[in-house]
Amino acid sequence: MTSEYTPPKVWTWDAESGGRFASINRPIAGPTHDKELPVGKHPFQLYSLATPNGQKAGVLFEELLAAGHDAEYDAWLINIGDGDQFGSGFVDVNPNSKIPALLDRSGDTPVRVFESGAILLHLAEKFGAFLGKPEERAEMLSWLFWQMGSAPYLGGGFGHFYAYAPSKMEYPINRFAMETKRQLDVLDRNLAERKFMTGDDYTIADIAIWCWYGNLALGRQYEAAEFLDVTSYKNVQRWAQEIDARPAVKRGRMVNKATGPIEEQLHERHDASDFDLRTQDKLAG
Ligand SMILES: N[C@@H](CCC(=O)N[C@@H](CS)C(=O)NCC(=O)O)C(=O)O
Repeated sequence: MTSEYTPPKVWTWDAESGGRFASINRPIAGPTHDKELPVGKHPFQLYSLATPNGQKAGVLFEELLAAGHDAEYDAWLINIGDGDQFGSGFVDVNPNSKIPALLDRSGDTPVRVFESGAILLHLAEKFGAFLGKPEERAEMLSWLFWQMGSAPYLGGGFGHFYAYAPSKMEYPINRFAMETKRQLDVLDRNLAERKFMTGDDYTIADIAIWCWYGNLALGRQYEAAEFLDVTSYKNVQRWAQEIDARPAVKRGRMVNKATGPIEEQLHERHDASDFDLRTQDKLAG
């Protein structure tokens, strides 16, 4: 493949673009097949996969439960590599065909929620939790929306070209490594002044940002820890490790995880005891 490309007058979908996930990329929306979604016994039905975007809801649910809220949920695995996100039932819950998606059946009428940031805000407002101090709400929302706008540069930009593209291309890797490091510096400077993103309170902004940049700082994303010199962001490191140690975060990371060490995988979650089984696996070695 050469790096030169002359775009045609009109783009057409002639061939797969190559790289990981090429087989599931399509330029059209909507379902590809009929498939109903399963529904469990709890008020909240989460349809997800433990990618950084997918982890956010699992972490918040586990934090809500740990804090004593009535936030019981069923978490169902959506395997995006197999195209589950294009099933008719999933598209009914998220017309954008991306995980995570939530069906809130706690009220009289089921409510669908898609976009991970909207799911976090919907649940946090419902339970009045992890929103931070009222006087810091605007700051909290600013960081939450910062994550939603910034992470595509990390995932769709840096991660795609560094780890998933069919070949290593200097221009996009440079461009997105530069932007990713700038974002890490933005976080590092903020966390030099504050314990959490908005102050002393741990909020949904921390959850959203940690799932992307915390995992990156802890060396769990794209095998890029050395390349991006993530340990040099000392304040991000301190914050990432502190959040990583929270028991609810440890559980939340496992929800709908279908890759990685077997003891960290929990394909579906329907009950708190589902995690104990994984712990037993771990103890058994
Ligand atoms: N802005 C969306 C992004 C969701 C997203 O990109 N999900 C990815 C996995 S991390 C996905 O479902 N990809 C499947 C596909 O593109 O077909 C959110 O935060 O919920």
